[in-house]
Amino acid sequence: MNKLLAEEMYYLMVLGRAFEYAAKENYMQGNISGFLHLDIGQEALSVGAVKAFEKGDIFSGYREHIMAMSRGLEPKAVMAELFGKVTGVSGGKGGSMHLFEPAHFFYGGDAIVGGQLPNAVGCAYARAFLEQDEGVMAIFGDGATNGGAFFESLNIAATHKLPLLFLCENNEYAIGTNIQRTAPFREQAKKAEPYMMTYTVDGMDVEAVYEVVSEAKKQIESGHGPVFVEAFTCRYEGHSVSDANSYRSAQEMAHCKARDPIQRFKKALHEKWLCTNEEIQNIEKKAYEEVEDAVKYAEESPEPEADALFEHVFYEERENVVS
Ligand SMILES: Cc1ncc(C[n+]2csc(CCOP(=O)(O)OP(=O)(O)O)c2C)c(N)n1
Repeated sequence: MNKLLAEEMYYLMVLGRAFEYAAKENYMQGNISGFLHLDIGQEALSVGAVKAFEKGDIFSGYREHIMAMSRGLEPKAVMAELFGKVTGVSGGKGGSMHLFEPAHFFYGGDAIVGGQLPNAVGCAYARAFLEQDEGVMAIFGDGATNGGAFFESLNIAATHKLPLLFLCENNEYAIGTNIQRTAPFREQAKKAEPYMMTYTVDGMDVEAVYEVVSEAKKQIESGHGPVFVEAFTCRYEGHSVSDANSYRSAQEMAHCKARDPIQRFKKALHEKWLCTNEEIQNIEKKAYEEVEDAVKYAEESPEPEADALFEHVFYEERENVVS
């Protein structure tokens, strides 16, 4: 890491949080409909992992707005997608859970819990078969590790030594159910141990996430097969905006927020990367302005035409799709 990258990651984390709050506000105002899952509290994980996995393919679940923007998707196009507008990443037809952009090798957003895992395995198989240098990262929640697709994916990836990084965001909840009620242990990396090398990391520490994902990326791309990284994190909001989050105590939430990833990294920017107050404030200002512009752009963009319903239904040739 260097100061420039540290500042970029701080920018993305502040941008991400402001973006999520703006999305929530616009959902409440009726400008966004459908499902909306916010990533507030988990910014260090989303930003640190995606920045570390600079090249290669990323497959994620439905809590993916910040990952998409960290991958280089324009905040305007992401917000417009949430608004269901034609200028959105997926032409306004996918919404929050379907930010899919092959040009950025971002195959994110999957409404099926764990559904991204077999897709990522197939992509890693293609990468290996074609002897390409870059690997694949699949990001999923702790809840996904209880499903059959997860175990099948571990098995195939390990058997064929695929260049696949499994990144588990363990926020300890699947909707309102704590992981201790659905799995025999809190650490989901234990499930992957018989198959591959595993790491655990503090998912509230962006630098730690960046380092461990960078190391895991090197490993999967040097022919050793898949690696599993588990990052412990904390979701501040309810599962989706329609969940009041009433199953968690004030004490539990206070404990989470005491580890706030943005405040923590801001301290590191001062103390370790020697950023001045002015530098930090400029970064924050730029992020807030970007979010304001994104909302304005989404509001002013047109709805898709009715005929668009018939587009993108069948396979169309894409530059980086292997046929
Ligand atoms: C196969 C499948 N089963 C159940 C659901 C309903 N569901 C949606 S989100 C969710 C919780 C998943 O939790 P986790 O994987 O930990 O991800 P998080 O929401 O914490 O990011 C469930 C059970 C679904 N969408 N797909």
